[in-house]
Order: sequence, then structure tokens, then C-alpha cells
Amino acid sequence: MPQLVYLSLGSNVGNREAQLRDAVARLGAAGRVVAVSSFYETEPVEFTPQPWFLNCAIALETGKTPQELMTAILGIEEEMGRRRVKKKGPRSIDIDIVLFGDRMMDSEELTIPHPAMHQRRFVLEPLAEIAPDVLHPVLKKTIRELRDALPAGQTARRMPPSSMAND
Ligand code: PH2
Ligand code: MG
Ligand code: MG
Repeated sequence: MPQLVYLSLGSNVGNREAQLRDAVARLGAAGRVVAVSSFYETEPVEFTPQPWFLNCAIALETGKTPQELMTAILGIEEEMGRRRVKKKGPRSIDIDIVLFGDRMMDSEELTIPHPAMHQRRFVLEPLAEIAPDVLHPVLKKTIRELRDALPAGQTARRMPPSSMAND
């Protein structure tokens, strides 16, 4: 049964916008991209001495298992030249699985829902745009409720749609 999966994408090295678009296009090979949020200029969190990010969220309908999707994502990150230099540090592209239908899992390689999603404005702000009423299966709150409950701070500015949008 195909599942509706939500992914968070981020980039803060190189041409951030082009890289987000490239990643969304490549994810089309792993399923059907059914929604793409606006892009948001976001303040770095958790490891702060690094450039600001461009983040977005997408909805992907996929028949893959979480492990298969993770393998596809790692392949895309590698093809796009991601270098793993520092944990939570600067990266050309980062693609994280945040929700996978209402699946819950916790393994060495993969925790779903993403364990930090509810604390991150750079995840919740874009996600609230495309999935406001989707329920977090562990916290039993909607994405909109989680977004509204965030403490002030963590700047996330929605960018106007760019001229590249239809390229
Ligand atoms: N990703 C991180 C750590 N901090 N901050 C922002 N604003 N955006 C991110 O995508 C991000 C981050 C680890 O993946
Ligand atoms: Mg990440
Ligand atoms: Mg990641």
C-alpha cells in the first residue's frame, strides 16, 4: 500500500535554491511528489555557527518501505555531492524523513517520526503549509498545533516564489 510520507529538505552550502529544486526532482524517482511547500530562509539551530539554511517540506506518495526510502535518499544526497564533515554542520543537501504515514519506528538507522521535528521551526513552518491537519502519531497533535506551540525564536522567513519556479 502506498504511503504518504513527509520529508524535510535543507541546504546551506552552494546554490541552496537550485539544490532544493534538484533534490525534489530526484525524489520523483522514489515516488510521486504530491506537494511542495514554499522555501524558507531559516536561522541555523542546534549548531549555530554556520550559514542560514533554505528549507522546505514535501509530501511524497511512495510504495517503498522506510528502509528503502532511506537508501534512495542517501543515494540522492551522495549523487548531489554531500560531504559528511560535521554532524548538524553545513551541507549542500539534507533530506530527512519526518513522517511516514502513521508509522512509528525506532531502529539504529532510522527513527520515525523524526525525533526532533516537533522542536524545529524550520521543519514545522513549511510542513504546516502543506499538512496542517496531519496528526503526529506519537504526540497526538496536529502539525499546526505543534507549530503554534513552539517557543518564540528560530527565525523562519517564507520566501516569495522565485522566477526559477517553472524552470
Ligand atoms: N539542520 C540541522 C541542524 N540545524 N537548522 C536549520 N535552520 N535548518 C536545517 O535544516 C538544520 C538546522 C541538522 O540536520
Ligand atoms: Mg537533518
Ligand atoms: Mg539527514
